[in-house]
Amino acid sequence: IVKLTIDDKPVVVERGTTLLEAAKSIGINIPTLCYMKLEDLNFENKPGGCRVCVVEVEGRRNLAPACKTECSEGMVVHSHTVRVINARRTVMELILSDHPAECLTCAKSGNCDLQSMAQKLGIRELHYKGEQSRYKGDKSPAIIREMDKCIMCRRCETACNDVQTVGVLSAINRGFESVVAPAFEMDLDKSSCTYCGQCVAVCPTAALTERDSTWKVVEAIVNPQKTVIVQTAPAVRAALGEAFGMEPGTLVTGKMVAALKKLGFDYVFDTDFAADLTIMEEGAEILDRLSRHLNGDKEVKLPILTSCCPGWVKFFEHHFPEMIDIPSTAKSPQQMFGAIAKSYFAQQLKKKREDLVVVSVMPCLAKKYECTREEFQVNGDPDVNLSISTRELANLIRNANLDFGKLTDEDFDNPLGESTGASVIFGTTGGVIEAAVRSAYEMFTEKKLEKVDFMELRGMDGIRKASVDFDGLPINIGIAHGLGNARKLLEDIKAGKSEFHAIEIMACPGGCIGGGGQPYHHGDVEILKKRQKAIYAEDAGKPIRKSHENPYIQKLYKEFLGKPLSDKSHELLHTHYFD
Ligand code: HC1
Ligand code: SF4
Repeated sequence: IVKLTIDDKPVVVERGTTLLEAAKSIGINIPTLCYMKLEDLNFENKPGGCRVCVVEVEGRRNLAPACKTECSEGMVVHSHTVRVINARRTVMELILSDHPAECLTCAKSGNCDLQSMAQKLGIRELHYKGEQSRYKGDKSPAIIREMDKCIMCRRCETACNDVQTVGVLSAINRGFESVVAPAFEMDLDKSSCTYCGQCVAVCPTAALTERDSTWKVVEAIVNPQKTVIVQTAPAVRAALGEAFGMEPGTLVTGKMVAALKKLGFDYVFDTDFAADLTIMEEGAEILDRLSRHLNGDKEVKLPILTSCCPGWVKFFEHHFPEMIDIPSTAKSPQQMFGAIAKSYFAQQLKKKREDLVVVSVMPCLAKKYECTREEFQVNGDPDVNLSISTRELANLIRNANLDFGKLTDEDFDNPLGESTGASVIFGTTGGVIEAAVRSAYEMFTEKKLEKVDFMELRGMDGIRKASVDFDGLPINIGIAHGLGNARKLLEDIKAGKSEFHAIEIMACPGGCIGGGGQPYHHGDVEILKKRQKAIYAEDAGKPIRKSHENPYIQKLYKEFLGKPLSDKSHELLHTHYFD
């Protein structure tokens, strides 16, 4: 234990605590820029590089960065002296001296940590004019890098290396030439990037942003030749309100539907419908592998891994190519939706698939990449034409001058808009496997499941384990979110040490609620927890909470697909992976 004073307030902290944390514990907020910590998610970035958090420590000649300096006994610290404020302003002016002054047109304007820090410190004039960076960056299907806007905070590096263990981004070169980039400055699409977007989620400026497709969506809507269909992912409804100043965790399902109808989409459907469909196919696959295993089939591969997250799919294709026959072959709900919309629903409309444009609204950037994959196209026509993020939808709503908070709730259209509570929880870590368990239990035991809430599968711990009782048969379930956690479970499988029957993996910390396309959390992990709560609240309020009880899913099988794992289902709803 050490005792010190900060701004004349006494504070007692554990040895090893930084001045920043000590100050926070007594309500003193020291400004930070490069620093970011996501409590419980293994993300802590404190390179001490930007120096915005400097404070004065009595008896020391130099100012100390609060994020890096540990408290020691008897320290007397001042966080707000004229010397400190002047130093912070000078530091900011130096950072801004080589930063492109493009705030009026910048994708990050209004959400940029650099911009808000400049405002906070009252920077009105730049006394230094620096050389501009030679780096421009590149465009991948999902992410745009504008490296002249990089301030070398290294948050992206921490996300990519420590949390995701993908290791694509690192600082290369030295001095003014240094930049965060893939090895040999190659473009992101040539690297093993998963497009999880976690680097984008933590970037303080517009050095990393999503590839924006909003205008392409508008072009499709105004084209009279096209019928434009939109599907919305489970996690979008739990976060979109934040973009309009609502409390995190406010559910805006009805307002989102109303906004999409006002924007001019011909049909507003729900990815959740396709999540129910995923459970039918993936649940049948789990039961098929499980019963073959119980019958002594040595060929059958267990555990089965969920396959709905495209960042995770790209991760195992790159990093565990010898294991590509373990994941479920079920396509993601986004892609199942596209395949059904352009076959079953196109038939109902008596239209050719090329006349339809399917747009998805996703919390995710990897979904932009997923819909460009060749196996999800028919004669060059993609099943899902365009994928936009929650943030892009918020921009579309703003562009159309809609007063989002005042919209009256509306309902999704049918037949592809009906969904159950099981599908909603896809949006949070643990939800996909809970949804699968709800249906697989009833199919396996032929008994009615009385209690559908599996609390043992919920939470925010990076790796979770639970055993679910299938009428006397214990089914071992594993859950990992964040690719670093997924890697640990995969290493165990590779070493033959895995005790699981089924594992859910989501690339983003928190699952889709923490996706790279969601409104920025600016380092506040409580926001993710509130979104998670909202997702479970929507599930609890649904009249039907098991995927196989969705009447429109039952109708789809009766009229079109036959049964789960039928030839038609295989053709439209299953996929294969590449090493
Ligand atoms: Fe997800 Fe999924 S849950 S991957 O997290 O399986 O993005 O929300 O749409 O496809 O349903 C994302 C969310 C989403 C798919 C579903
Ligand atoms: Fe790394 Fe994910 Fe960013 Fe790709 S998208 S560089 S994998 S953090």
